[in-house]
Amino acid sequence: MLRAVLWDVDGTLAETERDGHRVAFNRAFEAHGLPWRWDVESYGRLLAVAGGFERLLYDLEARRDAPASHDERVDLARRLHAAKNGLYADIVDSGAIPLRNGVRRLIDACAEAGILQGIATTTTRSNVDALLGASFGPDWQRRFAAVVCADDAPCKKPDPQAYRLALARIAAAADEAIALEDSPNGVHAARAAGLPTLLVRSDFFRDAASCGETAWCDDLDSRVTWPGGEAERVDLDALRRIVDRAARA
Ligand code: XBP
Ligand code: MG
Repeated sequence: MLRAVLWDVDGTLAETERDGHRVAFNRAFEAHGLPWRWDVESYGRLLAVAGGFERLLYDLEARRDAPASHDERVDLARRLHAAKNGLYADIVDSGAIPLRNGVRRLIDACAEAGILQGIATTTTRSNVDALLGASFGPDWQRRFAAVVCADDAPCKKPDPQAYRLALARIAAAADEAIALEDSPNGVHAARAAGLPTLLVRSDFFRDAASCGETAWCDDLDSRVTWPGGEAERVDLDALRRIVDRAARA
């Protein structure tokens, strides 16, 4: 029986990557006098690395014009990442990154029905605060029984740490919850924590191969499909049917 919904953030609540994090990284490079820029295609490839700091460090390791020593590269990545997060908050505060279709509807429906909600993300807490504050106002946290970010769960997806911690904090078992995810790393993390997982495909992962998701859709207002079932859109009834089907499988 469905008791809890766990939300991923980037790509699931909003399309934050292309016009949010990517642009903020590029502005951070510029502010540091660095000539590097990530275009949409190369950023899409880099998204295979979860975590903005880790992504940056991975890219620096391959650059000839990056600092020579590992310690210097780590230090530069830390400074660039902190600057990026500040610039990301500016972008989000300007209203440039709306919630995806159906997100507000489903969050409100869960709240009304007494379904517990949690956040499980590899992004930094300040980024979640910026995004949800811009969409729901300063008291956004009252909608969520647990908010688990990279600051709480440093082992990034596909590691299941964020999901395990979110389940523990809301005191729900994995089989009475569902994760909403947009990326292969996210689906692997949720599945490794034992959660049924609805893949809500996002722009950068639109054509990704199936990766063990329990159900899938293009957005929450579109048709959702699972083995042996489908619904016109993602609502509580559909989530309950997906969780019940997963329990019987
Ligand atoms: C997505 C990520 C994050 C963001 C950037 O997280 O991998 O790293 O791209 O945020 P999720 P940070 O899909 O789990 O929400 O720079 O704060 O890491
Ligand atoms: Mg995501």
